[in-house]
Amino acid sequence: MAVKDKIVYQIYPKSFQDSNHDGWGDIRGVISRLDYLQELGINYIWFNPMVVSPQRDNGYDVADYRSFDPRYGTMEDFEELVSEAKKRGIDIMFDMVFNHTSTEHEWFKRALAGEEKYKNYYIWKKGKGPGVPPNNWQSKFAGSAWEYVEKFDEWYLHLFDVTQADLDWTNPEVRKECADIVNYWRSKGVHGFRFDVINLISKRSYEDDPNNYDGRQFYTDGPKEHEYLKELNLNSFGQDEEHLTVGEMSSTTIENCVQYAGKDCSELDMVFSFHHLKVDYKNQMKWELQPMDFMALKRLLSTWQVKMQEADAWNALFWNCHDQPRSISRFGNDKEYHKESGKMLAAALHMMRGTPYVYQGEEFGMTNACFTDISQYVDVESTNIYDVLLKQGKTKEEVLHILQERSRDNARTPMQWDDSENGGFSDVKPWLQSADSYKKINVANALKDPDSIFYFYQKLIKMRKEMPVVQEGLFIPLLEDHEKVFAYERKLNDESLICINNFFSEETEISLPLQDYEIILSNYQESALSDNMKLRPYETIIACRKQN
Ligand code: TEU
Repeated sequence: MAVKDKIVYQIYPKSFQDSNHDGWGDIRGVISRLDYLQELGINYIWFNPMVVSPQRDNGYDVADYRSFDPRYGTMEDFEELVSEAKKRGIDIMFDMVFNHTSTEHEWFKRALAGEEKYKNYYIWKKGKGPGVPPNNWQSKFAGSAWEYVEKFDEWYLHLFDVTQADLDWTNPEVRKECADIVNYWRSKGVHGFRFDVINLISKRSYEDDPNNYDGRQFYTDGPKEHEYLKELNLNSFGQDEEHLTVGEMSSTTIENCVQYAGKDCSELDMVFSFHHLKVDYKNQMKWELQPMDFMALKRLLSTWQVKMQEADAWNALFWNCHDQPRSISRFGNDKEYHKESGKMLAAALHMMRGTPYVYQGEEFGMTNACFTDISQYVDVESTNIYDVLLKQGKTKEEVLHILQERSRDNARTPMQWDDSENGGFSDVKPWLQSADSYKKINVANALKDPDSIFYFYQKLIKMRKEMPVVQEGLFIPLLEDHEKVFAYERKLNDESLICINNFFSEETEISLPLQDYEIILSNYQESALSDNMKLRPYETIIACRKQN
């Protein structure tokens, strides 16, 4: 598969680089930073949606799939971006939000106006009685997943915000529209596609959730999911080999993912799954904190590696994205061991089997936002849940603490380019406040320091491009019972690479037969291998078997 040597970099365009002084990132801003991305060595840029949207959910509420929101720029700007990126060996990946549209989309407006054709694009049901929704499903952003429309005496489904109405994928016209949109962007030079919550499109039935939960068992990995993906793939790409697809899979299973991202790529090239990013959710609840369950993290990472490999299916590898708190603040130590833990997390991820995704700022250790007041948050999920948790009886301090750990805005603060005002992102007030850490943690400092996290990422990326064992090697878990260390081997013919990672700020001991190995990358100046050795705080070691 052509994807095995690729690395994808995710840009949250609203927060990457403002070029026209409106506090909002834009396409020309990205163009001005392409050299930086080339230096890092990435192959693809995945952009979060830049199309017309009321921005209730920062672009995941699409009002027009084919035109840029003018705040990002014009089609001409985009054409320039495509050609400038191409010169630097970089391809573009777009985000296709096909589970729902904004209620500002023309289709929804025409549905509301009573046009039958467009009404059938969405999911409408009768209520159980006056003022009672069709079932008890909860929106992912709090409250009922149904909204009443008096005119029809019916409710429409919105698994996310009330302004994000779910599309009805049983309607072939909807499926055709989506394939046409992919084709439109292909004609504009986009070769990569990330499909947003794509495993929620096939609804199983509309029963009450017996567990009084959000209803996910009735719409996740639904009965026609694989069929729809195969059809979308065929109608979007046909025999064209030049594309790369990834599906965002919410609460999915390995059994489904081996099919979604199987070797024949008849559905997708790879999948994002999130189980490893719930190991600090108490009882699987996002808003209940607990320290990371490290053994669960190891087990999940290894299981997904091994099971996907057994089926010859392909994983997307990631710690960060625009929906997750910063990994260095979450699984590392963003204070005493900022550099060490940032590098360790990078190595642990990049040496695994799959395609690594780097989220803007991760490559030099951007940290959580550390907001202290609800007025600093913009994210719809965060502001909704703030009210819900207060109503449940939590104190303001408790809720703010939860948001400091869990809010999606932790990932969305402006990119930290230098120590000037707003981190060099914009010379006017940004749409979302910068994290204070920009004065120290920024690109300019990272590029000046040969020992920075940035250059460590650069080396990891180069290794993937140059080393078949990193691209193709078999993943074999090591030290499975060790309570502090995540370690594994990659094996290809007689080549062997070992990656050893201490996930804690204490020293720990390991014993592994390492006499035939030599270190090729680590995060401490002097590291030596022995069969019984001590690992320092957050130490990572990548070693290869010596060639005779
Ligand atoms: O996210 C879907 C998703 O399941 C999340 O990670 C989401 O943030 C979480 O459920 C909230 O608790 C995708 C996008 O990545 C996200 O930004 C959008 O808000 C969402 O879909 C709706 O389009």
